[in-house]
Amino acid sequence: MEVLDASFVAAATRQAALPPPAFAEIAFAGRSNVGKSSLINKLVGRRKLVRTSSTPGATRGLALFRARLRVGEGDEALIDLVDLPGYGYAKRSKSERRSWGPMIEGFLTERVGLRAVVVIIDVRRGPEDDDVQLLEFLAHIGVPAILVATKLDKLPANKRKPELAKLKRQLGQKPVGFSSASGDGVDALWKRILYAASILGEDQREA
Ligand SMILES: Nc1nc2c(ncn2[C@@H]2O[C@H](COP(=O)(O)OP(=O)(O)OP(=O)(O)O)[C@@H](O)[C@H]2O)c(=O)[nH]1
Ligand SMILES: [Mg+2]
Repeated sequence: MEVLDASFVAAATRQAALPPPAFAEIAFAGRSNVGKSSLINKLVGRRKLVRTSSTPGATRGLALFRARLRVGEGDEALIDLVDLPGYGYAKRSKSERRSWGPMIEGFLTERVGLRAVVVIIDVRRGPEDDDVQLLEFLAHIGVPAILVATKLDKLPANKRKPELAKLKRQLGQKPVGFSSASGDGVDALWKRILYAASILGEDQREA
């Protein structure tokens, strides 16, 4: 698999204001500053497609990106990636904080074409209450979750496997270990995304 190009499509503060879904969509969710936007940039191999910042709250709305992929021998596929605003950041004005719940919840429940949500957790912090609530919410509405443990580079090498195993025990799903700094996990995550989007078939899942 190769990303041929990637581009910004649209941004909005509510699902209904985005262009209608055109291709299989994968959304990226997680606490503020966990590294959602950096992860999307890393996936598509573009350093600055999506705005990132060391200050929490860089992503304020829903942002839709489109990637053109080469899969297999000369086959091309388009996939849409949606960057969601982070949750759980306390230092927000009250009205903005309140708008996050409905913005994310509205998108997740109303967006036709949403195939899966990549739920991103900081491997050093582990799951927090709002992460667990999001996973429960996704299970409840029947949207598959792809679990990612990011910032793997910030853990010493000998702690990585044990922390990933712990996350698997805690959440009942094997996380993809990821680092936007080193590129660890890019291929494994793409595989899960392409499978969720039905771009790769069941027979290619473990290939
Ligand atoms: N070392 C390291 N730093 C990372 C990694 N991923 C993200 N960061 C850093 O973490 C900070 C936040 O990254 P963003 O990608 O903006 O995080 P976000 O989740 O999109 O944040 P919001 O949009 O504010 O919710 C930036 O300073 C990134 O450089 C990673 O894998 N390793
Ligand atoms: Mg962001």
